[in-house]
Amino acid sequence: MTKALSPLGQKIRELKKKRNAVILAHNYQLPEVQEVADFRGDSLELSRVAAKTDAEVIVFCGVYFMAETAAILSPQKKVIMPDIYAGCPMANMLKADELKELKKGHPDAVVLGYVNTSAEVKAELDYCCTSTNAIAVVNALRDRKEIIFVPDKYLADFVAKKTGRKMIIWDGFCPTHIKILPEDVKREKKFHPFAKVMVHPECLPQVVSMADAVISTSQMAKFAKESEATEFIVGTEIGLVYRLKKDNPKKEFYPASERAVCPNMKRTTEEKIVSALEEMKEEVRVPEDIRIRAKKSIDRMLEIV
Ligand code: CIZ
Ligand code: SF4
Repeated sequence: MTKALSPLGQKIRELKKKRNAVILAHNYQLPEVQEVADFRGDSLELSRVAAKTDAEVIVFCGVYFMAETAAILSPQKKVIMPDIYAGCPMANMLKADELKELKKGHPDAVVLGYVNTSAEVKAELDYCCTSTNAIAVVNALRDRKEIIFVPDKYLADFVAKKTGRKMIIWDGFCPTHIKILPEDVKREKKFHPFAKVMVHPECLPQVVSMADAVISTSQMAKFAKESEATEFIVGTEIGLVYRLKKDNPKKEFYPASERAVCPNMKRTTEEKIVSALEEMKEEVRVPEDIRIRAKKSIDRMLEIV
């Protein structure tokens, strides 16, 4: 069934055809942006869709490192962002030079980095990982003596506890996820005693320890669908709640905290998507030497998982 589109949605549909473009929206995007998108997902899911599509133009509604990841995997396509200033503060907490310095101090360490990093940082990694597969990647590095894990210290803490591996970590974090506090989860549990608590591993360890499931957004989408539970407390950026409700109309979803809003994820609007398609900007480009090295870290991750 095709749903009636808003006038802007209609315009976007026409422009998309004209440009042979596909619109990808991260799970944290505004509801109206999720509505006009062809695909929704986490950063790696979207980059893989971008690589497979026949479209020549990818309109990436998310933050910069995600569009860069799509560009790394799809060099022959044009990746444009409706708002190029949508960055990820966590990714910006680690520069390539800082990682090079850290590596110098641990020359034998294997270097593992969360997907929330710039292309330049990815070029310095041995392995990339996502919140979906970080544990599997660390487990696969069992025979390696030292592991550097960047940039999220809370994801690192969660992975270290799950794998029993001590790692050399960076002091990065997500300013949005740390807004979810233990008292928020406690309060929501009191209101909804039968709800399952799903929490993103970027959350504070005290919040992570209260969860029934500590999982990525793509895993939350799957868990919500497959679980017999009908109520869920959602400990991640609130944009995901819109998608969860839409995909599971018979179930209830409660944000752990209404304050968990990523301002960068909310920069993309329908109006900006129209301008992006009209003007074919702003393009996200990764220099070829960096792209090739960055892609290696992603390929190595994909070989493991
Ligand atoms: O990789 C992503 O899309 C992020 C940052 C969050 C998640 O868990 O989906
Ligand atoms: Fe970055 Fe956090 Fe926003 Fe995700 S929610 S883009 S990790 S600041």
